[in-house]
Amino acid sequence: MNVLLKLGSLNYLTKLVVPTVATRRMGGLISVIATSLFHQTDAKPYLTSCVPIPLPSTSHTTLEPSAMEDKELFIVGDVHGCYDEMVELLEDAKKSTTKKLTVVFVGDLVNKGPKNKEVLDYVMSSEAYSVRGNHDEAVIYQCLSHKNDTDYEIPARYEWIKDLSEENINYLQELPYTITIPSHNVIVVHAGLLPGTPLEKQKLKDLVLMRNVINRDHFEGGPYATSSSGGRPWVMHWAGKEQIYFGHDAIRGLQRSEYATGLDTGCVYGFYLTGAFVNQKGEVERMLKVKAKMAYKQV
Ligand SMILES: [Mn+2]
Repeated sequence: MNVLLKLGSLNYLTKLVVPTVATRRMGGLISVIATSLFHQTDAKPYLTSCVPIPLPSTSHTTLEPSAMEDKELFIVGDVHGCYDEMVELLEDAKKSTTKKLTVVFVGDLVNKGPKNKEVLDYVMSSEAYSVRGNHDEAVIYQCLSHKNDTDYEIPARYEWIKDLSEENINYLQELPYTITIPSHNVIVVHAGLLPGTPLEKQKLKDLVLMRNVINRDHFEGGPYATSSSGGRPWVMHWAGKEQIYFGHDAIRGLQRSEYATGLDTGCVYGFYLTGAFVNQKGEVERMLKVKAKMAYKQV
């Protein structure tokens, strides 16, 4: 475990497997390589043994402009198994426009909340997109630990994963870390992006976990590094040119800076599920929110 974590912290595996623009053209070949390697997320408490989390076949995907023609882009915050609120929000969104919606979720579709499988089944049967969140990864980890070792004790709060189908688990595994939407100047990511670093050089674990950054000495590869204690919200340093939509930060709630919008408004904690209609400049046109039916989890 220690060896794997050290490799992870050096970003060794990440550098090997993240497709660059050039290598992405190789398509199938890169997919094979990517799925045969693994991303050891982090030393978070939920990752207590040594089952590596498989990478999706493509870590960074793009919604081509042709797929977005005549569509309205609606980006939704962290659902965390809040199925009823998600359905209500999507119904409200559909009613409020005459165009067909393209729905993109910012990840953490599941875990903590009441109806995780229902959320997955709904999203899988719709034409919606989602990126991968840290809780989606935690669920993949628990499923694989359970599958690989019949003696593995699933923590009580993950008992619900026993109801997931093979298709549900595969769907989670295939969620990309980022979705780029060039027609709208938008990148969707679960947690954030390190300012000044190209997408293909971002650390995968930052994409699902980061909240803050610190200035770092340029001899150490600065100017920015993620920080688990101290530092400032990464959005304060993100200077475009893309508009970033993200979640993962229910404590800060709705965040809006010139080039970034945080949509995790803590539905699972009893607050709101929020969605944003986004125009072709990447700006928020208007927001919709649905009040949580109850607090499913204490903050
Ligand atoms: Mn999260």
